Amino acid sequence: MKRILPMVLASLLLLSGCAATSVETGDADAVSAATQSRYRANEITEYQGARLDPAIGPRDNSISGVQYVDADTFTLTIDGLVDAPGTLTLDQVRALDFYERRITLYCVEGWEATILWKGALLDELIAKAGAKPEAVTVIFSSVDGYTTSLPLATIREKGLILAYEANGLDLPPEMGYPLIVVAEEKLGYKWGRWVNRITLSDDADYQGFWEQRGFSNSAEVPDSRK
Ligand SMILES: Nc1nc2c(c(=O)[nH]1)N[C@H]1C(S)=C(S)[C@@H](COP(=O)(O)O)O[C@H]1N2
Ligand SMILES: [Mo]
Repeated sequence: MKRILPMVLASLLLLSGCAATSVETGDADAVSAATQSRYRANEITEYQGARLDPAIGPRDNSISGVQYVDADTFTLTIDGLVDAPGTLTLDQVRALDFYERRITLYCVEGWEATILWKGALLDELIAKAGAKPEAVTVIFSSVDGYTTSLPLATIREKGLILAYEANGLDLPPEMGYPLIVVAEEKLGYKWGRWVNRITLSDDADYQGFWEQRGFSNSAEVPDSRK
């Protein structure tokens, strides 16, 4: 799998002495300067005394590259096993009660980013459409054809949000403008970006894009990374 290879190479480098030496000789400063340059103008870098990473990550691994969504024509569809399927505009999503939380995204490739997210409660969006009793899975589809899913129970128990802001600004296109699933405590591939469709399903074993390619459907973040 092409996403595993960089991880293996990185581990080999770390195990070999030469990588350790180059980190000690000042590359750490170069890394933090590179990180610093990714903060956008007016992006907040601290929340309640804790550091925030830039909302734009170090590289793009999206299945079809960064998507540039036009907010004026964008709609979010909620369909599947609901009483009242329909669409919402971005303004309608923004008009719902909002929640703000500092949460870390952990990608399987080994990097992570702790960002302040602001968005609407997914359960509230789903409740507006009215989930049918047989619905157990929530499928997220995106403008690039990406798919992923989460159990409805997880969305409710964790109070997961669908975010439209990161670090006090609209999401950048790189992080899913206009909407990203903040799949707290789940690996990065559960964090659907550029989400434009939420579908309720009775298929408990539904598998999204990376899940079909062998990544675990539960997507738990290993304790060793937290
Ligand atoms: N629509 C869409 N959402 C997506 C992806 C994608 O390719 N397309 N990649 C996922 C993965 S694997 C991660 S780690 C996060 C962050 O992706 P990035 O590594 O490209 O920044 O977005 C997730 N959401
Ligand atoms: Mo990822």
